[in-house]
Amino acid sequence: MVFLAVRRAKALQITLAIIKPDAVAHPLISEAIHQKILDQQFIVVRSKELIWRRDDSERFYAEHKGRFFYQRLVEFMSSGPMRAYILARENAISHWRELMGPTKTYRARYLSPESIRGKYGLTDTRNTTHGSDSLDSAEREIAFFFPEFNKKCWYEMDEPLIRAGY
Ligand code: IDP
Repeated sequence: MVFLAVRRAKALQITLAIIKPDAVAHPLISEAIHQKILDQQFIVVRSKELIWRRDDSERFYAEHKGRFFYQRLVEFMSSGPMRAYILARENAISHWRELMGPTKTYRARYLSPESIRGKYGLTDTRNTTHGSDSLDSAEREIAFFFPEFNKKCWYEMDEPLIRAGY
């Protein structure tokens, strides 16, 4: 008897990435980060530039309320334009986080000098980029930035075509 092992190709994963206001303020830096996204074979599913009101920033970072950097973070994230992306790739969540490098800039500079934060991070707060850290947070954060994005529809209609190379 012959068994044929049919392996279903894994669906592309999606994540939410942000180029934060410190990096958007410097066009060459935000362009370099954007180029890195393309070089790493991410598919840009959606992207937009936006400015948060303070309460958007407070809602997004509610889990950090009460921490010593919370006010600084909330002010910074609503201080100017940022660029938000839905990115697709295999292992998009972990791959983007690895490219960003450690949260704290001094750690990024020493431990991961080629990472985005290692190269361009200014301080622990002004650290250039954000990336979802789990499937749940990706879902929540994509809905926060792109409420009109229909994930089910994308996975049914677009994702199989992209993966097949159409
Ligand atoms: P992440 O952005 O790497 O996921 P989180 O711990 O979720 O890290 O923190 C959210 C954001 O809060 C960071 O990206 C950074 O901007 C800011 N932040 C985190 N820890 C510190 C800190 O110790 N000092 C100042 N800002 C911080």
